[in-house]
Amino acid sequence: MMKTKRIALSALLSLGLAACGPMEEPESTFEAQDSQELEAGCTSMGTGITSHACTHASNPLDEVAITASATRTTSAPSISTKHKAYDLALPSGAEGSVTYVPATTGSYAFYRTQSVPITVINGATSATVASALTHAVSASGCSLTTVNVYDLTAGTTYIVATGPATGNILTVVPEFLNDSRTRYYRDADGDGYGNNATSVYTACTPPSGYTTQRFDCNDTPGSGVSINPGATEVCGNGIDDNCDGSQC
Ligand SMILES: [Ca+2]
Ligand SMILES: [Ca+2]
Ligand SMILES: [Ca+2]
Repeated sequence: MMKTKRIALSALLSLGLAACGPMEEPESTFEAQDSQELEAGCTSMGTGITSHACTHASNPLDEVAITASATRTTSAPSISTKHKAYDLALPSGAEGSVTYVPATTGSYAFYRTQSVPITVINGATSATVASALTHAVSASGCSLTTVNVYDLTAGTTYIVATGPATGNILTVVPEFLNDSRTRYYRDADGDGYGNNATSVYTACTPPSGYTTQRFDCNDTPGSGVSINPGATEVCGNGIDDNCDGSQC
């Protein structure tokens, strides 16, 4: 259903753009990236999702105080509400547990204010969920210092056991990666504009040589550098310098 809608929307976009400027390329590469598991090759969260998590961590209106359970149990308090920063009160000098029930199957990042142990357990099977990615976070003015990403299944109750933490308080900001994915386009000639036909859609740091700008009609390294939507059209050179589909 969703795919059908997307194809219809893509067709409409193509028609509209054909009439007023650069034409949208077929989105075949986009369809192949519909999987919501953590993207292959992802080495770190992108600045977009990290900045988003930081806004919640620094906004007092987003803070929710939760007393964590001293035991790993599916009846522990839940932190499943979106767009919040949970201040977990952990048992003194020990780990504490909360639960998380994702609404949608996919990848979830748990940003935290201290790099302390974290274990995510499937409450139905008691199996530990492997962390798909973990790394330190360093963002200006942000209290979040570390993040772990997990691929989770909708409707399953997960137990999130973490700590002990300094001061027995640990702030956790959960983020659904799909809420913060950005499309980047391959910019092979380095002029700042990417090729519509080659893109990645990711919440991760994009591969080098990718940009959010698109509509480069000549992305050939060397000869394509001076040809892009930001270039000035030169009349009489036989080239569509500014990629608007016409020459003068
Ligand atoms: Ca380019
Ligand atoms: Ca170019
Ligand atoms: Ca032109």
